[in-house]
Amino acid sequence: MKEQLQKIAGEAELACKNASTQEELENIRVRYLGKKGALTQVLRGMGKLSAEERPVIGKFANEVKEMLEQKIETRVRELKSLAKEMQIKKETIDVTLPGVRFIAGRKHPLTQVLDEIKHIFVTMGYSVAEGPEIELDYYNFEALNIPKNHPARDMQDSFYISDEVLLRTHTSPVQIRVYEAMAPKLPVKIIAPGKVFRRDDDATHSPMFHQVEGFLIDEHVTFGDLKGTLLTFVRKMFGADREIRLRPSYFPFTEPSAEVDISCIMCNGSGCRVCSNTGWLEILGSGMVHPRVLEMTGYDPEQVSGFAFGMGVERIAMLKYGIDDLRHLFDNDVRFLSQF
Ligand code: 2U9
Repeated sequence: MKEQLQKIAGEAELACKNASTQEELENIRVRYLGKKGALTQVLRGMGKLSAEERPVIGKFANEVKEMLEQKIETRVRELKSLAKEMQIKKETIDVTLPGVRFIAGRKHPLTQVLDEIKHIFVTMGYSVAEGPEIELDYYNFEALNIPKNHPARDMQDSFYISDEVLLRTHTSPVQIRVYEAMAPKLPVKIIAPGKVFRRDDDATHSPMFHQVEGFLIDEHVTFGDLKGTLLTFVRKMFGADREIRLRPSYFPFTEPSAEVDISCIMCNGSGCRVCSNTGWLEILGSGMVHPRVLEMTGYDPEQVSGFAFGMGVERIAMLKYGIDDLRHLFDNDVRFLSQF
């Protein structure tokens, strides 16, 4: 019986040593010390021993039992402290390791330029107005002195949804809507930024682009007010030493009309590749609001006058940042966008 007990002790000790979880150790306890365990079974056979053998084997069996209980307990403690160590290791922050770099996003260059334009005009007392991108032919053309079959419609070929509904080709209809809603209150001083749509697609034209148009209607508004406003805008946008030049032009909704150039931002007016050696860069269109447009929205052109201007945001961004192809602005390539 002593050999049997020694064998059990050896086996159980080895099993304890190899156990790697508390669950395994619990199984060992049940297997050897439980009610039906190997050691218990041996002890049950003690009745068959002689009176001299019984205390000797009994003592030995108790020693084996205590030894096993101790071994199991020790291994449980070892495993617990090992688990704790692993947990600490997992949770410890090694402050010497390089940090995880988060790449911060930023505003798209067009949004940056649009925000800057808005800011400049808001500081000059303009309000920002928005309106629908799907527009009635009346607001997009008719109310702006561009009746059906007017040749100016060719310059703004659009996407029609029906005969009377189209994607707006400029943001002027927003101004007509605000102006109608406000009449006869004066002054009306707003800018209308937003997306516009034309059937154009090349390195300098996109079927969708952004415009900012503005207008001011009041009593005694002059062409001089227009020029002063645009010069202030240009200098805030492109630098205090910029000059402007106004060239006569034609728009059905303004009379007289003028294209506005700025002295070249590359060569300062002396002539270079960017300005095709002219010293000037065209940036926007403008003029005095046509009396017929004023009339159509309920103002008396004898009593009030106004100026208007319009610019393409993409063109301003391309000039400001020296971008040579408009399509870069819509490709969403982070290598390009992260430069701004
Ligand atoms: C109302 C009356 C008149 C807005 C104006 C321009 C001149 C102009 C172009 C610049 C580049 C459009 O993006 S572009 O192609 N715009 O030249 N826009 S005056 O005139 C208005 C607006 C509203 C009621």
